[in-house]
Amino acid sequence: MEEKKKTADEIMLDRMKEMKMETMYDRYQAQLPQCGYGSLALCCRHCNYGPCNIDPFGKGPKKGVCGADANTFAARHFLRMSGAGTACHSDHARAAAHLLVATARGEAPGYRIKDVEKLMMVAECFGIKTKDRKINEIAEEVGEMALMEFGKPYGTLLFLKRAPESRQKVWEKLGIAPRAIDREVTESLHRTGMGGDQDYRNLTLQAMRVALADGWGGCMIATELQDIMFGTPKPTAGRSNLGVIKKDHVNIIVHGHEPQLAEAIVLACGDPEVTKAAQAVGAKGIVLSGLCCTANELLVRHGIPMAGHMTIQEAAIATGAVEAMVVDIQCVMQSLAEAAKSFHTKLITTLSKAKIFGAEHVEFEEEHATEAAKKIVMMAVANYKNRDKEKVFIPASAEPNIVAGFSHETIKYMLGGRYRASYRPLNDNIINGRIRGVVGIAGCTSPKAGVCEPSYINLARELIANNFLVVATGCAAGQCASDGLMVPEMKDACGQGLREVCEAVGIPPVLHSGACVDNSRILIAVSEMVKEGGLGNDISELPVAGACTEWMSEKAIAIGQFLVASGIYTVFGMNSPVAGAPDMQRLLTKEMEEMCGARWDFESDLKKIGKMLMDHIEKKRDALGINEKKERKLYDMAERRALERECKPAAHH
Ligand code: MSK
Repeated sequence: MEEKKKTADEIMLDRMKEMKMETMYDRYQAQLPQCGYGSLALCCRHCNYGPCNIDPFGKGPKKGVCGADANTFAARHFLRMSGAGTACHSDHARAAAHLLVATARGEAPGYRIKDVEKLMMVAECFGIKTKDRKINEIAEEVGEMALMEFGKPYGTLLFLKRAPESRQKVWEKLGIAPRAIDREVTESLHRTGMGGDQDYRNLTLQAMRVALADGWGGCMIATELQDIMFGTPKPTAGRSNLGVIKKDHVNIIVHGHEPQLAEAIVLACGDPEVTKAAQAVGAKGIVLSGLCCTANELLVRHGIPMAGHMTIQEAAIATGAVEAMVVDIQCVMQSLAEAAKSFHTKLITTLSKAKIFGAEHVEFEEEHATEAAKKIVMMAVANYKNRDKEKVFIPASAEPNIVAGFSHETIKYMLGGRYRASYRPLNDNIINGRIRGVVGIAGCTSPKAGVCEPSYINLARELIANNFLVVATGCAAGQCASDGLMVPEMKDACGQGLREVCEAVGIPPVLHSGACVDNSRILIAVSEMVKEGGLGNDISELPVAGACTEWMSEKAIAIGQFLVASGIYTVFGMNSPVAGAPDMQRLLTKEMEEMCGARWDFESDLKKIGKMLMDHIEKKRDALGINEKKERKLYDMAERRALERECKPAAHH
């Protein structure tokens, strides 16, 4: 039997084992068995009567000290996760809004307004006058109004009106149209405290409202304002995998989620003085690459290479060739400080709200971003001489090309052309069955799924083989990128119909749409599909679905909940966050459908998720009356194994 070729990630894990370096996989194993109460959401420690546990099977307690039952435990937990996820994306958005105001006022000299068209669109959406006004004046008002969205005392979020009217009516009817973002987060914390809201259905409604404040508030503000300042993504060539780290260059990796300082570092790396300094220390130049969503942000806008996704962060340091890992916030593991100690790598934190013990700190300030960026790059250059050449180990030639940068504007433009940019061709191709539907795959990578489990790659390959177009964000996009799925040539892995569309339009079958906050692009895309007509009157009628096979972050729960509350059926892999509470589980996986036209599914067998998504979409097609049955390729075990064999070597193109 042909030996399976190892991926770059697997090669690095072997290397780390050889070096006796601890990884997240080791720490995960050390945690097993994980706490059963916690896993089932049956542990409450919201007050000091607890921690209280509920025994789901035996004769143990069925209530906490205060009398709260399993559904209340689980619903509170679910709401706190949704609220915390919303807080993360939204605090990121707030930073973007502050930067836009500072840029407009001339107080952030490293930044400028790059996308005036988008500025005008957002201004119009906010009801801001644009006629005969200066760009900076409009930008300042847009930034200020965006900041008001966090704490305004009255009204609902302004971006909600970008949704189809039918969807807005669902939110009104349920009373879940989000008000100010901070208000929804605060109220979520308030309601989940001891003696607060103790009706699991009511708590879940708030989880919908706070998550909608995330999708149509925090995420959308972050996406749109960053597009205004840094440019709206357009198809851009890039590379991916640890092979992007170069042994004869100074390597800098940016990691996290908020791209403000990373944008300044992109510019600093292009400074001729910096290149000269790099050459003076014996390097050929500087390679800037990224991890996680800061990587996604820079990749879709500038084609900056992506070193990897969430579970690769320690391995990046273990290449021994990274002079500086520069982190902002979210999904940055504390273990990086320990990993960096084994090498010469400088771990540099940049936000006062996210420090790591043992790391160096260079504070990001809007007005001095250029200086901070240059200082960091020079620190990396000076550190090159400390590199131990004996320790350098970069997995060979694993750098698949990517074409990334599929904002919804780009998709519209590519499908319809400059003079008639429209979703009409997409809708038509769905109606005629060439494309069966669209699946958004988003979210984290996790050691719980298995060591270097290529679950998103397998899912994306199965979907495109069956003519489903895939839109990817976050670390799911990172994993797909590492398999070379994001180039137009991948049309050969598609079914006949999707292949024809990809050939005609020149797009890859798996579209990289950006970071976690850019799931808001998916919300706009599906809204435009409804408005374009022919596929029903609401998002919930569209043949679309969402999936996250390896969820980890609370942000992933917020994203899943805003997709469902927006009408998109969503499947999460591995475990349900409310598994110990049967009524709560039924509410999310069944009854939400009656409430908002969509529901969750949780599936521990990751191999089943593709079929669940495709079945759902076919049902939607049936309901729309656009289905003439096409033969579906369902994978048996032997074919799956063949598919996995096919997937793995692709990372070594
Ligand atoms: S980085 S939230 S591991 S997608 Fe956005 Fe990846 Fe999940 Fe963090």
